[in-house]
Amino acid sequence: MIDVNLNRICEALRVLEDINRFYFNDKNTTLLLKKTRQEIRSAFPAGPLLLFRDVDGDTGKFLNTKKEFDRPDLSGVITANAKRIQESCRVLEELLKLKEQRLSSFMKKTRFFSYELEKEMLASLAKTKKKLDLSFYAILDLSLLPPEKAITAGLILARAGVTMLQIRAKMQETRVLYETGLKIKKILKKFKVPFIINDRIDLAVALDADGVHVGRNDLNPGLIRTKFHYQGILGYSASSEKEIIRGIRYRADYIGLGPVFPTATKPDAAKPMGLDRASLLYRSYNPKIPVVVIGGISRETIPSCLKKGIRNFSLISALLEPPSFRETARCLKSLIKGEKQ
Ligand code: TZP
Ligand code: MG
Repeated sequence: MIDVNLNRICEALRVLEDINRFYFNDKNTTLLLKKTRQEIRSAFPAGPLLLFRDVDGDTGKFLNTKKEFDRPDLSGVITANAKRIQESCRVLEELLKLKEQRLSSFMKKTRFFSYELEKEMLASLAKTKKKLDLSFYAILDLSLLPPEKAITAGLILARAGVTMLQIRAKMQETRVLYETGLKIKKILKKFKVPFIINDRIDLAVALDADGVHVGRNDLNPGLIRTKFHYQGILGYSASSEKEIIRGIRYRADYIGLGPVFPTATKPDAAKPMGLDRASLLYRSYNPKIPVVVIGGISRETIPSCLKKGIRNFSLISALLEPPSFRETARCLKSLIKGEKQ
């Protein structure tokens, strides 16, 4: 029991050490973990313990649970390994009370050390996750705009200050979408505007886009996180509170809430929820989970949304309104910023 628990502690420490070393580039914590591991190893000389090791006779050897493979992102790996240290320290702490008070206290100290370590690593991870700016989220719909025009539009919108851009294409051939996406991505990168792909996780991965946006008729975000090990930005469409909650459970990074107003762009959209309901939901959930409103958002409707406290807007057809892409985008940007027209 001692041998197994020692191995478990040192292995888990090593996992956390490597995350600090290669992911956070945190030299101090890496060193501290290395020292802790070495201290533990030297407190328990390996020789006598090896005499009791019996891998073949261990009845718990392959008792893996399904949960063990359910690690949708790095936070799951951090938590699982911190827990592994804590639980194994507790086992040793209890056993050693029988004979080795000093080592028992040492295990207790290590257990407390790992509680703090877990908290700090999760906080570091949260900091590395980029904060999303959804205030001006433009969607280029390739059924309203041919690919060549979409590429030019991407550049104009980036210059006008969109904070996120999505391409949406229900009918385009995959190859065309991929090639168009590559060009748009190159432009957006220069402006540091995140690039999101609608519906298609395969394209988002192939394009190395910043994220993917899905709705209830697409592959569900839970599957995208676990089966594709997807770490990018994940958006989820919601037309009700129930769907917002579902999005949170699925670990979506943001919610597209709508349609707020009637829209001709998405024929299969749910019934418009109206501004009162949308603003209520927006205020209840944003920024716990960032929410962006969609559906009928335009120069005409933005001011009333602002009055209700909404600050994040996603739009499709309003981007194409006259007089020109450039003028319309600039006008929308200053409206969203609350500048007087
Ligand atoms: N999801 C809910 S409404 C909508 C989508 C994709 C369409 C929004 O288009 P528009 O032209 O901005 O109303
Ligand atoms: Mg969809």
